[in-house]
Amino acid sequence: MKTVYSDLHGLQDAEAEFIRGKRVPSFEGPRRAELVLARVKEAFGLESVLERREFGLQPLLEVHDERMVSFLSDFWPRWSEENGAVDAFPNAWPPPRAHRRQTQRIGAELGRFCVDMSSPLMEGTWRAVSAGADVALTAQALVSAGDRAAFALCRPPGHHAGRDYFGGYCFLNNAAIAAQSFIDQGASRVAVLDVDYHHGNGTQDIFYDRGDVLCVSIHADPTKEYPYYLGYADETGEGPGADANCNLPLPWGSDYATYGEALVAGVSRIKQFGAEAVVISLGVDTFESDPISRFKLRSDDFLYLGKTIAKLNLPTVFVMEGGYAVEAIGLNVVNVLSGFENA
Ligand code: SP5
Ligand code: ZN
Repeated sequence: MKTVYSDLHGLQDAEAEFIRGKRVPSFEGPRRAELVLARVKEAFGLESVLERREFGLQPLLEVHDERMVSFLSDFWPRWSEENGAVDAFPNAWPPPRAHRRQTQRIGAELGRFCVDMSSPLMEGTWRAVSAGADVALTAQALVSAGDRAAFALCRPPGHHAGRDYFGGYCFLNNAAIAAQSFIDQGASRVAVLDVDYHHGNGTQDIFYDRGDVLCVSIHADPTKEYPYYLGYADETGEGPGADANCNLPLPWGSDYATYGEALVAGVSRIKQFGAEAVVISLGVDTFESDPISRFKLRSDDFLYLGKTIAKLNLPTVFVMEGGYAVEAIGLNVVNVLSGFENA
């Protein structure tokens, strides 16, 4: 399987995030992707890694609000002129029932689009995240040209970014952009299977009222875990998207015995739906030693995860999402991909 990678991800390099009132070193950083890349090269060979192609803005605008995309691309000059070269966190948000009006202050604009305190904008954010979207699109193009599967080594991750908001370390929804691209190329049904520890709220948001993209997410119980406000089993889609959203929340402490059952259920949902292609939101923060998560998957379990995904027998784009146990992130990702390939 080929891997698509761009070193521009390194331009998103947050010093800190805020957790429970404390400013702590960011769990999401460039080393994550570097370590995955190193393992991928060991496992699949140097020649399996390709640079991204550039696809421009149009594919982003198919799933994201134009106002958010321009906000992200134009943000830094305005912010740094007012505040200097300091990583940008919001300090005000539109309350419920406010109208999210456009304001004249860059900080207030930030609060319109940014939903949490873990996803600072900096000078290189736009270049990093637009390169990340191109990485996903390049992998999708390989699969659409006939490769059975491809791995988009995206960083920062994407699945918490919604149509018009960003957060959870995510800015552009790389998996949604790849899924939409299958649709734009003529597929009538596509599935996104999100195996990151956290609910893929952004992906759900983007496709919630659409019947052509089934979203299935297996994740920690949102009553206890980020993103808290979305990811419940009763969220099944609306309008033309009724019954095209499937959340499989699991309790803290779940091991592969529990996880594997949800995975089999998710996979059979995708088969039933009749998807012609699948995009995997591949987070490995379900790992037992992940520093911010509470599932108990072991490194070998990721082999079975890959093997089960292969049973779908569909063109498959893997898109990198979370995973913060950096010493094991490369092994865990490569295990998913090898489990898939050797199935
Ligand atoms: C893509 C992705 O995995 N995003 C995750 C964003 C999670 N942000 C909230 C983190 C809350 C951590 N709470 C537990 C801290 C344990 N020290
Ligand atoms: Zn996650």
